[in-house]
Amino acid sequence: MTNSAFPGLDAYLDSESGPVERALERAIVTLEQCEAPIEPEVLSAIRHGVMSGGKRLRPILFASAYQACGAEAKEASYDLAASLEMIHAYSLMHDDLPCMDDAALRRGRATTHRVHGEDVTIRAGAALIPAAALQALDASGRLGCEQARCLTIVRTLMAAAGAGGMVGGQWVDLLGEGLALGTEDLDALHRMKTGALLTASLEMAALAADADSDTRDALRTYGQAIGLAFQIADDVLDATASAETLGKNPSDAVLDKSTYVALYGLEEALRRARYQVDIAVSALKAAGIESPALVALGRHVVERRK
Ligand code: GRG
Repeated sequence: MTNSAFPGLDAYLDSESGPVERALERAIVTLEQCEAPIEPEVLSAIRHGVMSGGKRLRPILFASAYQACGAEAKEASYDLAASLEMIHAYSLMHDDLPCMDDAALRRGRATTHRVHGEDVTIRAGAALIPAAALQALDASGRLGCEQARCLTIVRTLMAAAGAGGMVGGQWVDLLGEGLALGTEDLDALHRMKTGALLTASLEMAALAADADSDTRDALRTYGQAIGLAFQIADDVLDATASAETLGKNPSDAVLDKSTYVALYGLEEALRRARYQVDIAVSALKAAGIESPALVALGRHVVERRK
């Protein structure tokens, strides 16, 4: 498996974010043209929550893994990638609600509920979940996946988003506020809350590209390791970066959350994050996956500034 000349991470992110943004725009137009019309204010809230910048890490990981498996990027592959971002966007919209993290700022602007209201934001976020499942099913079919594989792809996305993944992790996170969680509990929480969807990005790509089981296993290992690295880096950024840089208000201390920084201190937390990236990169290498993009994205997960 090879990857053609890598242009460097910044140029690569620029080149991949265009097709991702266009796929998200198509997804929103699909919702706007839905047979049973969605209320205009709900559509505006969906647009606010989805088309609001963001690093687009999950769909870009998907696109990179898909191409690392030897498949050719096309409109439908970005539509499948976008289904991950739709789940991610809904989770941020709901995470910011007063009953959860009660945040005013996200991606450098007012959170969706501060602009559109809580009731509308709840409906907008909820509408994105089945929309993402339908989008994943449709895009997998357009990529030529047979029915069983289409269903496995959708199952992978929904399982990662669900009670055994992101929703479950969020629940444990909310219950854990004010408690001092140890390493094992914190790892378990974040493998669900953050890691599950990041890992699904890689697994869905392997499935869509019909990769062999060694490649799939390696991409899953890569996803799990960078998922943990991502969260450690997130804790470091929350403790060290400004709201202006992050586009959101640092909140771990305010919400009395357990963090890797509290457990290990900044330096050791970063060392552990980098170690996870090494695990991720080694898994690629051992499986013969030659992808400068995935290697660079893995390192970026820890070295990013926001
Ligand atoms: C009902 C319990 C319950 C849950 C509903 C709200 C929710 C589902 C889940 C929240 C999951 C969550 C907030 C995970 C955080 C993941 C995370 C670190 C987000 C930040 O991701 P980035 O940095 O953000 O990729 P951008 O803005 O770049 O996309």
